[in-house]
Amino acid sequence: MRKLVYLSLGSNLGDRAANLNDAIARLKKIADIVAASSFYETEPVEVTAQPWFLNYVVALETEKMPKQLLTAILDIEQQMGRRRNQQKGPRIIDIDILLFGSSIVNTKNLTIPHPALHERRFVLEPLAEIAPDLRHPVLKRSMRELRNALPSGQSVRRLSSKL
Ligand code: PH2
Ligand code: MG
Ligand code: MG
Repeated sequence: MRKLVYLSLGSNLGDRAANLNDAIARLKKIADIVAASSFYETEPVEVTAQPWFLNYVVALETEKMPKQLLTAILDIEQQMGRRRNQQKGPRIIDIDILLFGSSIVNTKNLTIPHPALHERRFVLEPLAEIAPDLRHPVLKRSMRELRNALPSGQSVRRLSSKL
């Protein structure tokens, strides 16, 4: 069964825009990209002492199962030279599964919906840009509602083009 999947992509090392473009080119080889948000320049959260990120969100369609897609994504991150040092620290590329149709997954290595989706402006601004009426399958709120409910404080700035 074909599922509509939303991914969050981020980079805060090297040529950030080139890294995001490289990642999407690689994702196109394994799935059909059906939508992409603008790029956003975003303040780092959780680990705040690191460079600002470029973040965006893409929608894709796939026949893969969640675990298969995760494996393919981890491969792409590795092929792009990602090394896992500090948790939540600087990275040339991070690709996270946000939503997988309306599936709910709770395994050791994979939680869907992404457990921090509803708290992160760097996710909800781009997600509400391309899918404002999409519903969170657990919280039963639209992405627009979740975005509007965020406390102020995480700075994100939409860039006019994809650079
Ligand atoms: N990713 C994190 C931690 N903090 N902050 C921003 N602005 N963007 C990110 O992609 C990000 C973050 C862990 O994955
Ligand atoms: Mg992440
Ligand atoms: Mg990740």
